[in-house]
Parts: sequence; structure tokens; C-alpha cells
Amino acid sequence: MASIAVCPGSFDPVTYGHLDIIKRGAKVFDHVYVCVLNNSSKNPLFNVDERIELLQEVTKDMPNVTVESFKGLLIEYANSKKASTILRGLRAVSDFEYEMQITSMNRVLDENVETLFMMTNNQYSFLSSSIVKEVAKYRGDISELVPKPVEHALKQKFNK
Ligand code: COD
Repeated sequence: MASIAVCPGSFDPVTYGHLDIIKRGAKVFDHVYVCVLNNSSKNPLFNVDERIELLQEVTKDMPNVTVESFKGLLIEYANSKKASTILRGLRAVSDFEYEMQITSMNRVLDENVETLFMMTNNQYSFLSSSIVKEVAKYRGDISELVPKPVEHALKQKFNK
């Protein structure tokens, strides 16, 4: 049976940190569904279609990666894809409490779907979409933090 993982997130926008987890996941699983979901505690800069477009652009060389969005619970989406695993990235201890909470909640909703964590690449351990947006807003250099299409999209947002 094919091993299928869902890599969920806000991806507002996708960074090299996200991309690293997606790439590594694509080596471990037969198929990875990258899913843009709503995080009710965040107020996104990019709409869902823009986030999907950027994700599709930067994963276009990964044949076993599909990008989609879903309005609803992550676990419903994982079940609809027959995914056995939710793939998440972990940066610092500060991520742990939040990740533990959503992992436990998802396990209550469906105990058959496992959450697997991949440790961030040291190079990206400080990197988040929020930090990138902050630097881009004040016209700082983000070329080492995000792929070119994302850099371009951020410049367009903030130079309006
Ligand atoms: N290095 C490694 N990993 C990273 C890095 C980095 N530099 N930056 C981010 N990541 C990882 C994150 O740890 C995360 O695993 C993933 O990339 C996505 O990150 P974000 O910030 O884009 O996404 P989140 O954390 O906002 O996503 C939260 C969800 C949208 C998945 C969550 O809110 C959700 O499941 N919503 C749907 C509703 C639901 O089912 N809720 C029930 C669970 S409580």
C-alpha cells in the first residue's frame, strides 16, 4: 500500500523552512499532499489561492507532491486522502507546546492518523512566515529566506 502523508499549514507564504520539510517528506513517503488550511489564530496576508499558487510554483519539480486547500478539519482532509501520517516541522522548544496540543487533539479525532515531526534544518531554525513578512514589509533582504517567486509576491504586496 502506498504511504501517504499530509503536510498541513498556513504557508502565508511558503518559506525555505517549509520547503525543506516538504522535500524531505517527499523522499520518505510515496505521496505528500501539502494542504493550505485555516489557522483561526492567524490573519493571513495572502489569500488561499495566492498561497496555493506559490506552493505549486516552488514544488513543481516534485512529482509526488500535490498542493491543495481545505476548509475544515485537518483530520477530515487526511482521511479523504487516505493518509496515514500528518507531517509537521519542529523548530525550537517554543513550537513544542502548540504542536503537542494539536497532535493530541488530532489523535482524539482519529487515533489511526499519526503525526510525524521532522527537525528543522539548522539553517532554517529561526525562520517563520511572520519573520519574513516583517523583514519584507520594511524592504529588508529576504532572498536567503524564501524562493524567488515568493520574494517577488511579497515585494508586490508591500510596494503597492
Ligand atoms: N523549519 C521547519 N519547519 C517549519 C519551519 C522551519 N523554519 N517553519 C515552519 N515550519 C513548519 C511548522 O512547524 C509546521 O509544521 C509547518 O511548517 C507549517 O507551518 P505554518 O506556520 O505555515 O502552519 P500552521 O502552524 O499555522 O498550521 C496550522 C494548521 C493550519 C495546520 C492548523 O491550524 C489546522 O490544522 N487547521 C485546520 C483546523 C483543524 O483541523 N484544527 C484542529 C487541530 S487543533
